[in-house]
Amino acid sequence: MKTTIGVLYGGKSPEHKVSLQTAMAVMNAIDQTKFDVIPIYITKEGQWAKGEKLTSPVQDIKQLEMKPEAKEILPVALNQAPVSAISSERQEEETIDVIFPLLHGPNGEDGTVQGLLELLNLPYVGNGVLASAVGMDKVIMKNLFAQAGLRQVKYVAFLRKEWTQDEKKAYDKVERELGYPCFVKPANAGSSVGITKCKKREDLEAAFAEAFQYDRKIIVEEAIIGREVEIGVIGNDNPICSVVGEIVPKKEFYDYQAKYEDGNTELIIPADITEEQYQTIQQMAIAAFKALDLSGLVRADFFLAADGTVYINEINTMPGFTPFSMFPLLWKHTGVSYSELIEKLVQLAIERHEEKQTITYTF
Ligand code: G1L
Repeated sequence: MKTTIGVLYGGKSPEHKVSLQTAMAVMNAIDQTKFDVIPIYITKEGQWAKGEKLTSPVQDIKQLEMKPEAKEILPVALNQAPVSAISSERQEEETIDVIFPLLHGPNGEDGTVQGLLELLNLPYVGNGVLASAVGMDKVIMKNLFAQAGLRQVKYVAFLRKEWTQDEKKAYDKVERELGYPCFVKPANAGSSVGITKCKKREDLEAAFAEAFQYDRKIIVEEAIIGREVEIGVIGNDNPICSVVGEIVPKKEFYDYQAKYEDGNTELIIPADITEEQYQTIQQMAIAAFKALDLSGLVRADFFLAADGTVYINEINTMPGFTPFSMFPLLWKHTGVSYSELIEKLVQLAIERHEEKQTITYTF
């Protein structure tokens, strides 16, 4: 019997369209001889809609914007039938075996969707509740890297309250512990906005005000001159690494956001690094995978300083996932095609779920 994959996408997020584009690519890459595919759409208003089983390739993301029916507004009916509320009457013949969640932002990436899928006892691709939540908070993430002994750049964190109560004290701390240049960022890793590079004290004032618009917690990081390299990891208890890739900005950017917009960077795969650096990056990525209790996949991002030292920067539990994004490209160069990668991730989801079923919850 074929395995049925529910591809979950859309959502209340500025990345709504990215999610649809990714979902289209993923659905079209799934091997239809082995899997059935059911699209599940969350509208920008947060309503759920389930589509018909795919019978032909999706030509346009417009096809993925199904109209929700009134009875499908509630995502969950708390009974035995999985996703009963997102299915119509024909749920007997359309049981979903595994969910592929392609959602970004506060309700997709911070563990909330994963929590819903746990309650439904449905296998799902990617990281669990804890790892997704940890990966969403740069401060917690870096505290765990530190605890695991991973080399990283210096950082300090502030709550809005601490800053409003004594601005000078906050800036003094940044200057004492980090100096310039430094980056000020909202702690929420889902946010690509509110990031400023600071070169002097006056910059800090504007940067703090900006970052605190997007979060009640911010992080200030030492900015080092170096190259940016990334690695992909897949697996559960025995994770494996892809080759390493480098991100090269095509020109000097003043705006941190613009730098990472599509087309403004060049991806070099494999990155031109030494064997020793490659080994270090691999080991650190695996150590991070274990320290943060990751599962399924992660993209781990590093800095390579001018003297060759490797620093871990951050991990991304939901990396860009079109066929042209870094993570799938790293795997392609490692010998795993986009379709094979998707199939592998589905397999890992099912394995993790099966292992969970063996755990005793009553005594
Ligand atoms: F399910 C996976 F594999 F864990 C997964 C989930 C989400 C991989 C990649 C993503 N990425 C995204 O959803 C996005 C970055 C395209 C935002 Cl919509």
